[in-house]
Amino acid sequence: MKIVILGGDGFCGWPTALHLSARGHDVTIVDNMSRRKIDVELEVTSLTPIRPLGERLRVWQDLTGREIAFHDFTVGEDYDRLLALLQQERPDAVIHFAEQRAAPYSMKSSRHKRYTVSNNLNATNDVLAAIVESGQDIHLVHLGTMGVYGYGTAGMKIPEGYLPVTVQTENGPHTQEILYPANPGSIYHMTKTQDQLFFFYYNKNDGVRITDLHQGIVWGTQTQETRMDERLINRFDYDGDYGTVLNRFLMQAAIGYPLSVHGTGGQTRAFIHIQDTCRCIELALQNPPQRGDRVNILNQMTETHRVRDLAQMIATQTGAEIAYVQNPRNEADENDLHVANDRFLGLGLDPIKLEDGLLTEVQEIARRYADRCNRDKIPCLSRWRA
Ligand code: NAD
Ligand code: USQ
Repeated sequence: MKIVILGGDGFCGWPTALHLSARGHDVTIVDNMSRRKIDVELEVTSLTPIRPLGERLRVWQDLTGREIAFHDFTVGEDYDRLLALLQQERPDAVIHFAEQRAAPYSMKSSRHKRYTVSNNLNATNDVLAAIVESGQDIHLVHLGTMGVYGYGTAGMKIPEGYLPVTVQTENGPHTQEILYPANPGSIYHMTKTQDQLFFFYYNKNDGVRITDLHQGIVWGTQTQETRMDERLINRFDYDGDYGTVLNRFLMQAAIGYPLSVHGTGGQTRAFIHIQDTCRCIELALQNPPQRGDRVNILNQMTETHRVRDLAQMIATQTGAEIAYVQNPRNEADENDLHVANDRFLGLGLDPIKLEDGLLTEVQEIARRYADRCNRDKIPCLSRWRA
């Protein structure tokens, strides 16, 4: 397949580009380097020593003989370049990772709220408009989030995108499937709920074939391909804005910093390993919706855990201390979360289990690069309410 990857220099995009290139697909990356510029703004770097994209691509070609093309522009601003790329490349699929993805960053100030909204919504709308204007039947695969659902379901399993609703009418009960009601917990998550409406509309009006992957929190760093050479290493965010909870705990355990549990740690969240992210995207590409199908929604997660249980699991394995800190976010202290993920399992996903991968991650990454950590950047300072 010919595949364009928007946001292909990022944490999920880079290993996905290599995974698909290694399997014989013709991959083109688009990225505006905004994530690397945000590192400069926040005065922090990835725990792992990531190389410039040009070097990453040269090393990949030297090792495998496979070329990945790169275009540096902003999706959502440089519309003409995006359209021209689709017209020239005529890709079978576009994978859309090109959004500002950190909830704490999106809540730092009104400038960060406005940036996140305009970047994410314009990027998504431009991709859809360009696919329509190109006149091609391109499959769009988007990385969405479990956070569109909110996290409380009163014991019910969150279905894969659609909820059957029965209403009483004059002619008796009528059942129809609606998009699961959106319940975002940050400005970032709100942009993802808006993305869903763009997909619904462009699918209904223009017949665009779309797969929306509602992904849980990604953990881990390396995949089969990024392990091939240290210069291909994936990024590892540990700071208070971009670091996600499990990777932060692993890094904290490695440097002897108490695991920072927010509030009671009763928040339950969904998780998936970065290697499984790549595999799920490959499965989504191999199983596209047909022309006329509604938006294809899959829950891309493999297990759920309570934050305090994760901290306890890591403390038991590594001897780390746990610190219960005041929660900077406005979120439920305690929630249950049950998620249906039958579709990826049915397509053959064989998940990497947290209990099997945790210690490797601590040893391979967190301990190995511990000296690159700036402890001042660990606390979460972004507050949901003043
Ligand atoms: P990331 O910030 O590491 O990568 C995003 C990439 O897109 C970066 O390289 C950035 O420079 C680029 N980018 C952003 N806006 C752009 C634009 N307008 N034009 C061109 N390039 C742009 O993020 P990630 O962790 O790889 O996440 C990728 C996607 O997956 C996001 O949409 C995110 O919402 C989703 N997701 C991530 C996680 C996770 O735990 N990391 C979990 C669920 C969903
Ligand atoms: N948390 C802690 N301690 C920390 C950091 C976080 O207890 O040091 C808590 C948070 O308060 C929250 C939970 O852990 O309750 C998850 O936080 P997170 O930063 O790991 O994840 P989140 O902000 O939800 O965002 C991440 C990605 C985002 C993706 C989302 C998937 O950054 O791109 O969409 O996970 S999901 O959470 O399933 O919606």
